Amino acid sequence: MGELTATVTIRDNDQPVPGLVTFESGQIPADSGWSNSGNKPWYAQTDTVYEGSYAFRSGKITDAQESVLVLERETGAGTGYFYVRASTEQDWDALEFLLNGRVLGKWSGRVNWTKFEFALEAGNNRLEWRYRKDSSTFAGMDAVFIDNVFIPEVPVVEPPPATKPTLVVAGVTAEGLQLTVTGDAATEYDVQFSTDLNAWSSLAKVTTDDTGKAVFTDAASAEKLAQGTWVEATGFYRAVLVADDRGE
Ligand SMILES: [Ca+2]
Ligand SMILES: [Ca+2]
Repeated sequence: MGELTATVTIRDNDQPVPGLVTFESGQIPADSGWSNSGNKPWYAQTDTVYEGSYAFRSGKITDAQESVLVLERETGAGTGYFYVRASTEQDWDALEFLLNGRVLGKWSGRVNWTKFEFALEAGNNRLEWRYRKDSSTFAGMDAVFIDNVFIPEVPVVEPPPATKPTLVVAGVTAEGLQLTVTGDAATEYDVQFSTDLNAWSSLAKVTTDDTGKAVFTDAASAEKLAQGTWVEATGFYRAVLVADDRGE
């Protein structure tokens, strides 16, 4: 008996590629930048699709009319694409694809599913799929279709997470306990003291250097250290990020 192997690819339509519009919801998502103009709106249908169950089809217009699907929104930079199919009167009835008012592609007559790619610059972009008919005659399905529209998304820039400050006793000097605060570079921290880990009092504000370090000497501890009572008067230190309230 030979061995049987199989490769199974599972495609989760609920989690599509970011920036990819598959039309599988069967409608234009609200507040997504998609809209319709012209005489009849484009719509989702299941008869002619590139992938999945739905593709978008131009509106059922008649002679000398147009059906225009618009996507206007902020995008990232990169290569966008979509799949297009046409079944129209050759040359006289055609789909034009426009980016910011400039025609980048035109399809007419019988065109099977074709991938069309285009370059996008970051910023606000207006994409239009315009099916326009001349004054007479139709052919084929008298329609154009698009599916799997990919538009590069605006990259999400996340601020670097704030480093949790750490505080260690670096040494004991005649001036008192020497503490080292380690956190983000050039950041202000509040060094606090407590005897019960409940009530905290501020000792000093320190600002870390370019390497994220700051040294603080607790002068108040010197006396206790000198008296040898430190063990009885056990205390706790902590460093707290000073809230940045400049952005109010
Ligand atoms: Ca689809
Ligand atoms: Ca025509």
